[in-house]
Amino acid sequence: MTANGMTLVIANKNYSSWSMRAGLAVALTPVEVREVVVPLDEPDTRAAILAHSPSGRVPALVDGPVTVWDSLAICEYLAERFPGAGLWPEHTQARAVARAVCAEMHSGFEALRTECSMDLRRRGRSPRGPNWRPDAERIVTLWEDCLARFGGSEGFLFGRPGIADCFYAPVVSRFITYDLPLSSVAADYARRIQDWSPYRAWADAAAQEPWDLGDDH
Ligand SMILES: N[C@@H](CCC(=O)N[C@@H](CS)C(=O)NCC(=O)O)C(=O)O
Repeated sequence: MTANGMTLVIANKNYSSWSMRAGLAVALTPVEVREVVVPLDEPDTRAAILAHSPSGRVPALVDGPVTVWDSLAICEYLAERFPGAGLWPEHTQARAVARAVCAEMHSGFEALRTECSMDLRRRGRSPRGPNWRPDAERIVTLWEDCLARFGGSEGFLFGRPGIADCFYAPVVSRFITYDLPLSSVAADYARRIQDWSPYRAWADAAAQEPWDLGDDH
């Protein structure tokens, strides 16, 4: 399928976990989007984002006359636009759980997100505080539960790759960057995500980016 007028506005691939979620979801569809990258923490960042996204935040997906902002709304939109792409699980109950784990990510894990901000290409960083641990433990339990109930032989959270994996892929990167504890099942899942070609492509692009926000980000 051609670009179809779709543009995905994102921030730095190395630092913007919400952008990554939308970017991975796009990679699960047949559409090729034009990417616009607005680097964070520049004097004109806010104005540059507002030129595309009314919330002043990215990601935003522009499809002709409609702009969809917010990672979760973008994923829902893509799932509706590309029903054959299997972005959500087919089975109603699996789909409900997939939506619940995405909502949990979207609205929660504040301590982990604050203390272990995404820095995809870095290794050996230290968390900014001690409060990430219950979040990390909950995430490991959540992965184990989804994989046991729905993972099947493909071993993504709900079998084939979908929105739930897109939502937790940036968290995988945090476990790696900050060397957070993983169970063996969760470590297998983290490896599967790191080997997943859309994740690899995103991480490779992040490694090429010129911006370095240091430990402040
Ligand atoms: N709930 C939003 C969060 C989006 C968000 O916070 N994006 C950050 C980048 S990761 C942003 O746009 N920051 C703008 C800024 O720092 O100026 C979503 O899911 O898309």
